[in-house]
Amino acid sequence: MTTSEQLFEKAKTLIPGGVNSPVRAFRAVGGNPLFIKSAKGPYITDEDGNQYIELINSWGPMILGHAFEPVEKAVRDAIQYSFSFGAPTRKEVEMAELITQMVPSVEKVRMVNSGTEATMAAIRVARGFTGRDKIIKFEGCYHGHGDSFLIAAGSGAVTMGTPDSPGVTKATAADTLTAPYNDLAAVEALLDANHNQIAAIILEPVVGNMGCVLPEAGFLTGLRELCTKQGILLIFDEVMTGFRLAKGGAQERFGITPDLTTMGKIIGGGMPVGAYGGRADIMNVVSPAGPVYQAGTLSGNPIAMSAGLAMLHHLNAHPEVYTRLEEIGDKLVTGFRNGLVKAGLNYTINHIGSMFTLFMTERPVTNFTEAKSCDLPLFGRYFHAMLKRGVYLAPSQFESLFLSVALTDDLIDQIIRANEESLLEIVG
Ligand code: HOZ
Repeated sequence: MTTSEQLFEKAKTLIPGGVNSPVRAFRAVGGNPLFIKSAKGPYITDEDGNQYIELINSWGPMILGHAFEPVEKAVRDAIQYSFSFGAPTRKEVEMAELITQMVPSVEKVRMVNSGTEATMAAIRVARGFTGRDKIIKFEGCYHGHGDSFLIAAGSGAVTMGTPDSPGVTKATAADTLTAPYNDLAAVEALLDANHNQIAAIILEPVVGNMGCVLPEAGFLTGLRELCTKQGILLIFDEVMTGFRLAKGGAQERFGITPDLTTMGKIIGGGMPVGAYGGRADIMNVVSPAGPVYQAGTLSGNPIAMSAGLAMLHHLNAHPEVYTRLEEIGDKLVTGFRNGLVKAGLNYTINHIGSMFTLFMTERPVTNFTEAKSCDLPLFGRYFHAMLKRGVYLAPSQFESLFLSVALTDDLIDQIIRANEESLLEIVG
């Protein structure tokens, strides 16, 4: 038995399913999860000493590679002043200032501890601000594990076969309306049927949680227009796209201004952090400025703020990071497409910047129904073929891959070769 296998056996007796987040369990791809000991730059190393090139990057934030030195140093420097105060700090002010500079739609911002907290708070704020109860989310989008979002949810929820989770009350579910992604007509129909009842429309402006799915031309603009016309708040969940698809996230890349934005781990340099922010008049309803309650002892934690500040300052001062991410994404995806041709396969790759997914289907993937039509057993075989060749992918078809600037041209070539060989292995 490997050390990972031993740890997993023990973990299953102590932790539900042996993992602290379902998608890690490898259930969708078969086999046992690897227990990770360390990571540096583009590599991750497991408890058995196996090293892999990895394309998850902690689900997004490790955009500069693992344990990036300035972030590591910022954490070491901060630790000497203690770990948590539960009181305001200078760093929170610096963080708020930097976020509002980099993401101009965010005029005021509140720090929390995870993307889940950020999305839960954002819809409470939208309800408090508009005085309306219902929200619209899109099938296959995942906004963390808050009750209101576990309706037709993507990511681990669909990976585990529970896009509608038991434990969510009928009353809560009734306030979440869903539409297919990229379907403006379906949204208009929901708005007609629920006139003056919708507080917010929330979405991933580029989806990462049903695999990578891009907004079609006119979709985001159409949502913006509908929201403006009907006094509905448009919430962009940029937990994965923020500071990644551009310095100002997907909203900068697509030129759309949401009313509220949710952000995640990247603003903690990979540590447990989230935030929500947006128009000042909306954010002023948040307690103690206004009546909508939201709080947290660890919010704005000084160590996490220090890590996040180091990360964001670097991204802000080095636009070449974004140029390089585009180059890496283009080179890798071109190589993957060539690999498909060599293997005689016509499968779909969705790609934007440093996010992409190879879908095991010949059909285009523009929504949840199409994502779910993929050959999932084949994906499982592909995942293990890649792992055998030293490349660690997200262990589910319903996730995007995330690239970092730590990938050198040689490593990209190595990944492209692994993809070619893996595809030939699974079809051969
Ligand atoms: N798609 C998830 C991150 N938004 C995967 C991570 C997890 O659920 O543990």
